[in-house]
Amino acid sequence: MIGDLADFVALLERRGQLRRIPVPVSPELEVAEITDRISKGPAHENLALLFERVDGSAMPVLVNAFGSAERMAWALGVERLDELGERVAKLLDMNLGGGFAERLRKLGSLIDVARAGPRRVDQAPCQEVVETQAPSLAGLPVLRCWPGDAGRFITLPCVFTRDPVKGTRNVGMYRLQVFDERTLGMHWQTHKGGAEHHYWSEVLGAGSSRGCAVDAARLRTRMPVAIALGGDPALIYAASAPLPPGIDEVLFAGWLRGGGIEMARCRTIDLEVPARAEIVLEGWVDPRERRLEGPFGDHTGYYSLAREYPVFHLTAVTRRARPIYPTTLVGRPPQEDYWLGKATERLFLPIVRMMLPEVVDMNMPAEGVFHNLVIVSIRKRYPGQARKVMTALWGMGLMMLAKTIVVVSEHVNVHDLSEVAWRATGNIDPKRDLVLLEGPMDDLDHAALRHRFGGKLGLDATEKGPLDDVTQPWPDEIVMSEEIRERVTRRWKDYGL
Ligand SMILES: Cc1cc2nc3c(=O)[nH]c(=O)nc-3n(C[C@H](O)[C@H](O)[C@H](O)COP(=O)(O)O)c2cc1C
Ligand SMILES: [Mn+2]
Repeated sequence: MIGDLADFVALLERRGQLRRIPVPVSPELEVAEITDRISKGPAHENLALLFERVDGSAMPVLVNAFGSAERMAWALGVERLDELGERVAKLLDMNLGGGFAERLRKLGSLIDVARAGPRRVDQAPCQEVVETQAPSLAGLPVLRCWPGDAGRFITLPCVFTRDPVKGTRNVGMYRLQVFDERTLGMHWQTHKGGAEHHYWSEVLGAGSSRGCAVDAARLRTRMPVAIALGGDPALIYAASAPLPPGIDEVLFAGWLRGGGIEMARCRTIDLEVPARAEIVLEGWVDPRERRLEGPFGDHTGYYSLAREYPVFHLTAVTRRARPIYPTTLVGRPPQEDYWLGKATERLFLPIVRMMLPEVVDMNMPAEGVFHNLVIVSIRKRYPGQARKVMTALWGMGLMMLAKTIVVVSEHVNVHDLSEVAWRATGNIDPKRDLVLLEGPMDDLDHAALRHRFGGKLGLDATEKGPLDDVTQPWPDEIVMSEEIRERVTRRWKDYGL
């Protein structure tokens, strides 16, 4: 069973999916260019890469480990990503009575906490070396990814925070810009779990509880934050997953793995981190502090602009004696992050279907960079149903950030972009079938009306019929008769083609 990065590297190597690069390479752009070519090249060359000699650091650098459907599945202990959805579907089948909110709440409790719950350990591999006196980020082989980047960025971190009011944990994947040896830019975007905790720390720090019953002892100004690099690949994935607030990523990762994640107490702050991480950065964020972060060549394929973000101050580096530094490259798709997103799409489909039973399938294609395009197929029974599905999705967790939602009929293969383009242009009358509204937008949307707020487009590309009050008859789709198809298949060789 995989429990940490070394296990995963060994598995990838056994299955011929890892390439070691023994020659010296520069963390300044060179690793990025190699990785970009590998991610966009032919499938058989798309391998995980382990750079063994990166200038300026003793640590090997692992990249693209999750960068294919297979490797992503293996990271989560399955052979196909669809098995994940099947597991979730089975979980949901278990007697989920009750209304909307109640079902969602039950979902958390259905996860078998006894088996999947985190386990506290005292001896942690991630604390073989502990640097609390003058801790420094200087030893890390942090990459500079693109020429216009403001500096070097840690790109595959698991950021641990605690809700200052409720005490619940969040783990999110938020990039970190290296400002200097002890300071990082903390790029948790507005809509994310870390930012929510930060918001409440800020509110409490300002001395107001905004109507919320708060234990006075919790009114601290500094917010403890721990950053884990490496650990169980299921937890690395979980940090990227848009779990509903209050559902613990560590528990979720334990459920994915089929065994609890081992956690150890930090040395300088009151948080726990995965014991089998490679490297842990302990520190704090002052909720009042902001600093210009970026630009950074982002997963949209554009640079995200420099903006004010919180700042992380380092109090300790703890690590293994010989750690691997895990990282990823984002940029114009497709890249490794597409596969992390695919896992989420497959895992969350049954949850979407629980809320919206008419939904058949869903695709968030690489070109849509998650938040720009969601294609969903539905079984339509009543007028306005496509619109209902769009608006429901726009109200569901981070789906609120989806810019375009295309709804097609149940028989359409949402994963075939050629088919979707054909239907989505042919089956619509723009006057009747477009929905335009406004709402929250991803921090990274560079085209939005204004930062974090903008227009949304829904396309009802289902076939229209009496349900939709169309005045001209809707034609049949062209399909050859079964009899002729069989005959031609049978005689194919005779034609000499
Ligand atoms: C490689 C990678 C980098 C990411 N970088 C960021 C980031 O810098 N800021 C951010 O808010 N979200 C980023 N995300 C997306 C979040 O990890 C994702 O929205 C996740 O749901 C956050 O966890 P949360 O829902 O607990 O906040 C990134 C995702 C991946 C896969
Ligand atoms: Mn979360």
